[in-house]
Amino acid sequence: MELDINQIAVDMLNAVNQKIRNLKHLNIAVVGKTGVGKSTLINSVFRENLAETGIGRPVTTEIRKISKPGYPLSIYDTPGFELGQDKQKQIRTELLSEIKKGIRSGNVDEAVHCIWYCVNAASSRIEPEEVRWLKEFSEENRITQVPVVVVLTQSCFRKRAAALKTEIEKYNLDIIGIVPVLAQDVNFDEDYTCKAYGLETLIEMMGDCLPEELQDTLQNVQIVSLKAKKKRAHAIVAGSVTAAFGEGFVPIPLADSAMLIPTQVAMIASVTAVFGMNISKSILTGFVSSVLGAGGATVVGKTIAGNLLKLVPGAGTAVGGTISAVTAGLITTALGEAYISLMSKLYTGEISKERLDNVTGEELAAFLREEMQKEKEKEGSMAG
Ligand SMILES: Nc1nc2c(ncn2[C@@H]2O[C@H](COP(=O)(O)OP(=O)(O)O)[C@@H](O)[C@H]2O)c(=O)[nH]1
Ligand SMILES: [Mg+2]
Repeated sequence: MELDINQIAVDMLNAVNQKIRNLKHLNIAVVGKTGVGKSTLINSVFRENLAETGIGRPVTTEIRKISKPGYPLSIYDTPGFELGQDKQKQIRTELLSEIKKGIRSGNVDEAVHCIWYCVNAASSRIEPEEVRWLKEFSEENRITQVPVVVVLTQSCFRKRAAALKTEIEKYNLDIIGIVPVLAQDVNFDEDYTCKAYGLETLIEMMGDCLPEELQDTLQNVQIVSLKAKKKRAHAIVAGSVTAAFGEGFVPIPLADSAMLIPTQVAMIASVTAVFGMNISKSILTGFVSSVLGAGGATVVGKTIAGNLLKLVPGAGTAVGGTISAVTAGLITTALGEAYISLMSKLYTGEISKERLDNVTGEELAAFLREEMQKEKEKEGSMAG
């Protein structure tokens, strides 16, 4: 069976676009007084500068929902939280009614998934009224159970932030964690800068508390942790392999290894979504031709399997013109891992998209093999 490299790249691009369109919508409510650093935090954690460029729409008297067309994240903003206890109570009531409305809708896209309660760590204490707000919110949130994270913003002075964290812990609030963060560097003068930190921890905590169906979205929108993106991408690859070949014992004729392609296309689409980057057809074409069999515009199933096997460090060859389900799994893993290393390099800018457009299939394939060998060695040395 002959396969058209260009067609596979087109299928992948379509699958990528469809995957991104179908991502579930993540909704985070951000609560805290004006000036604590909510907008700075949102713009630092997520791509697309939502707090600056998003469109706010009032959903209740006190709550605005900020969204952007085609972007799978919305922020519930609560302006005026500093304007006294009546206002705060109003915000709490309205937030809870939004939460219940979301649950009633039965639609994950409409639910409030998490609350970031922001306290400025520079003040080094939390007001009793804020503790009360959190306690009463938890009380009313007992059944709805929307996770609350207390974010200590502008935690430039780490000791002070740690002391505040300890103080808040004493209240035994029903929250999933307290995270000190500095969203942006602070420059005191030319020689003294306080570096941004803590945002990765916040994303890890979100990863732990959000349901499975929102994990791809979380990774798609966050821009602070490459580690979290890679972790999710590895899980996608492992999941694709298990779903497709995990329990198969029937040898697959090499000539039919094209049947692996739909699984692999779906896997590539999900991994792309996790990295949250725009991928051009030329990058996908380069990737496909380099790993599936460089040289011509078409490849046959046999070549595909043969070339993918070369990506598996230390793997054997096909025996008797067939590959086992295990080997099919291995080469799919190899393809996925090669793609993850490519995405990572593009994400960090270690290779530029422009450069990739000029790279030959052989060069890219050699690069991917090298990368995977390195990864394997790293894993090996970590395990040993
Ligand atoms: N350097 C730095 N400035 C911050 C940080 N967080 C907030 N700010 C500053 O504090 C001010 C208020 O922040 P903003 O995000 O607008 O607060 P909001 O009212 O809660 O949305 C702005 O001048 C920000 O530049 C941070 O992590 N680093
Ligand atoms: Mg703001």
